[in-house]
Amino acid sequence: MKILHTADWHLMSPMEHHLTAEKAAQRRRELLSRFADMVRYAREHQVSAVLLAGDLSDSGALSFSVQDYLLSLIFDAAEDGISFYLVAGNHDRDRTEAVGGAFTRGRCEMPPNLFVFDTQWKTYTLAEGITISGKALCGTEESIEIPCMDEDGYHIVMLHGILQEYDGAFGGADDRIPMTALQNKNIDYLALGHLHTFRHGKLDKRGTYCYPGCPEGRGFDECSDKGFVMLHVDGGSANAEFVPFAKRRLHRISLDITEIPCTIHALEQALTGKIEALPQEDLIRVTVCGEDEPDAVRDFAYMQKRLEERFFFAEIRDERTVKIDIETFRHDVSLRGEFVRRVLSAGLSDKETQQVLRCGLAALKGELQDV
Ligand SMILES: [Mn+2]
Repeated sequence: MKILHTADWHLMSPMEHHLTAEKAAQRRRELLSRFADMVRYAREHQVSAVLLAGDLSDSGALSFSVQDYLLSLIFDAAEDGISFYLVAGNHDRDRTEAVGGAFTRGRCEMPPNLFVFDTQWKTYTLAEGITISGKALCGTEESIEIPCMDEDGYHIVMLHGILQEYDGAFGGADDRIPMTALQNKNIDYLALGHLHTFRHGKLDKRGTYCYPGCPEGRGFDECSDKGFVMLHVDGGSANAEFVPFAKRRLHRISLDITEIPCTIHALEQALTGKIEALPQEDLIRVTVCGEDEPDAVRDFAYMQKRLEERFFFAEIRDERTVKIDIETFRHDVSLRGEFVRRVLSAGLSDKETQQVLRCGLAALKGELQDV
């Protein structure tokens, strides 16, 4: 039996952190479209159950048309015998009432193959000997009595929060889940949501826990492979496999400028080696580091333009430091020397000092930088 485990879709999230309003809107549409693709994947791969482990929405506010669309996709998948299990996450509204997770009660008809966990612990039987249990955390509970499962069979538990390896209380603003409360309860697979990076580890002697991660990276802190987890259950044994499924990936690239000659061509060549294998639909951030000559003129604006023409999104971050020998300038009777001495004694932050020195020295050299 195949069970698809996914979480943290954050549908309708603003996505405007780096992107223009237009591209952010495109990303929101792509995310929704990817959800539909995932349901199609589940139907084509004879999946029996889809576990939606929280934060389906970003703010709890899914538009009614989106809710209606998601519920229709779920409803239609009943044709292929797929059931959906949903537990609300901290981003989903109404989680204290919990019913519906991201779905607002009353406005849309709930499909019969959608099972939603509320704040009361509940167990569903998926097939002979295979159970799915869970509950929506409200952030206020301190202890939860997790019942012990039967020794026989295969038992899945769904929760949304951050698993703590040490003993402690449930809940709080960060939705803590103490691991000890779940150990030795005959749980085979703890299907979690909340962390945006795939993580699969040991729960106790019998079971494992798993975070599938978010399905698409949203910012440059979410660069690893994104997708969902496919759990293959065969009798009492199972294995969980990560399936990369993201439409676009984000890449952080570091470029050390120290040895790169100060020409546009040399910069372009150095960058080409780092980006040529990356797909055009991806998002990249190049961080330029290393030491540069104080009067080096680097046309990053031009280079960013070149990258923007190639990728869905590109940005260059200038984090160079200026190679400056203060002794050289201490007795330098020139406009340059006077400028450097004044900047160094102006009480600016390191970053400001670097920027002012770079622009000023380039200007004194007769090169104006477009910054
Ligand atoms: Mn969360």
